[in-house]
Amino acid sequence: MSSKDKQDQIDRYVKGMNKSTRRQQLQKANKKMRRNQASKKARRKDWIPGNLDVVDDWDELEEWDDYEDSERIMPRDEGERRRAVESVAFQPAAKAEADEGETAFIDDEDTLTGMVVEVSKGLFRVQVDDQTLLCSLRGNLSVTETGFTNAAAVGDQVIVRVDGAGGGVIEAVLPRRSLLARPDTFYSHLQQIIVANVDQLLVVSSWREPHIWLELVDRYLIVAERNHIPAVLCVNKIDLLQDPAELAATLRPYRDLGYTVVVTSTVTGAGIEQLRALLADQTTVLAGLSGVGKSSLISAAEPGLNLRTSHISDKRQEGRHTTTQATWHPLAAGGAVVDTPGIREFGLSGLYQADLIGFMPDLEPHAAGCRFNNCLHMDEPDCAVRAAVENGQVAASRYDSYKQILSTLPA
Ligand SMILES: Nc1nc2c(ncn2[C@@H]2O[C@H](COP(=O)(O)OP(=O)(O)OP(=O)(O)O)[C@@H](O)[C@H]2O)c(=O)[nH]1
Ligand SMILES: [Zn+2]
Repeated sequence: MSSKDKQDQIDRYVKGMNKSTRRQQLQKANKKMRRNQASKKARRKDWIPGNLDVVDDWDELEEWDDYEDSERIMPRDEGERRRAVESVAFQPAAKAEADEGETAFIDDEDTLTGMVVEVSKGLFRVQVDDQTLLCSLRGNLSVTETGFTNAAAVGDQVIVRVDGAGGGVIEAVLPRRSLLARPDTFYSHLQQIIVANVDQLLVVSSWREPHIWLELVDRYLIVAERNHIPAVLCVNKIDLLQDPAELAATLRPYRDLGYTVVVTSTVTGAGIEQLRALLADQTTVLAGLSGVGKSSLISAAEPGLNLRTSHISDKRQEGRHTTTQATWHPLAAGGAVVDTPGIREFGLSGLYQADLIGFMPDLEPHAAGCRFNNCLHMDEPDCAVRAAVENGQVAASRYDSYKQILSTLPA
C-alpha cells in the first residue's frame, strides 16, 4: 500500500471516530512513543519513531480537527508531526478495518531500528545499539513525493534489514520531529535534508580572535527560525574580554528575544559546565566561523571527543577525507553534537528580501506601522521599523544585520 493510500485509510478511519475516542488514542500513542526510546527489534506493531516528541500540548489537538483546511498553510513539518501521531494512534485499527488479507509492509525478524550517523557516497552508516552497519537504501524508497532530494540523512531513524555480513538495507525512514534542510544545488525547488531530528542549533562565536560577527550570528538565527529549530548562543574566548559592559550590551538583544546565551572560555573553564548541561540529551547542530573554538569547546564539555576526527572506525571505510554533509558525535550523557561544514553558505538560499523580516521577531512587529505595504525598511518614507531603531525599541546592531543580509538577498 502506498503511503498516500495508508494516509487516506487513516483519514477515513479518523473521520468516523468521535472526538474523545480520538483524543484518547492520540494520547495513548504519544505515551507509547515516549516509552519506546531504546532501539530494538522492529516488529510491525513496534513501528514507532523512537524519541519522537510529537505533541507537547495536548490541547493543541483540538485545533487539529480542522486540519484539512489548515494543512495548506501548515509548515511541512507540522503536517508531518500530525501524521506521525496519527499513524501510530490510528493505523493498526484502520488497518484491521480495511482489507483483512493484506500483508504487512515489514513484519519479519530480520529488521532492526537504528539511526543514521554518517552519509557518504550514497551509503549510510546506521547505529544499531552498540554496532554500526553500513547500509544501502532500498531501491524503491521513494523521494519524489516528499519534496526532498535525499531519502535519509544523518539523525534519521530508520528500519534496516540486516544482511548478516555487517551490512544492511534501509527499508524505511521513520517520521522526523524536525530537520535542517537547504534547497538542493541542482533542483532548487526541492530541499536536501542535512540533519534530521535536530533539537537545537548552537551558534558559536568568539568574543575576540576572531571578533564576534553579529551579522553571521543573525544569519544563523534566521536559519534556525526558518527550520523551526531552537537556537542557543555561545560566546567563547571570554578570557579575552576587557569591558564586561560591552559584552552585556552586545548580548542584550538576544537575551531579550528569549535566547539562551552561554559565555565560555576553554582557557579558564568559564561556562563549560553550563554548556555541558545544555548539550545533555539533545541533538545539537554546531554552527560558527572557523577558529571560534567549536572543537575546543566540545572537547572541554566532553573530554575525549574530538570533532575533527570521526568516532567511527571501520576498515571498510575508504579514507578519512570523504566529504560528508554532517558528522555525528554521540555524548556520554546522551544526545549528540552534529558538525555541519558549510551551514553558513546554504543557510539563506531561497529567501527573498520581502520575507527576511518575518524571521527577525524583534523587527517584524513594527513593520505593520510602515506607510508602504511593500516597505523593505531601508530608505522608504515613514518606515516604522527604522523609527523603532531610532527610538531604541529595536537594537541598532540587529537592524544593521537586517540591512546587510537584505543586500545579499534577491528581490
Ligand atoms: N583565548 C582563547 N582561545 C581559545 C579558546 N577556545 C579555543 N581557543 C583557541 O582558538 C583556536 C581555534 O580553536 P578551534 O577549537 O580549533 O576552533 P574551531 O571553531 O573548531 O575551528 P574550525 O575547526 O576551523 O571550525 C585554537 O588555537 C584554540 O586554542 C578560548 O576560550 N580562549
Ligand atoms: Zn518599513
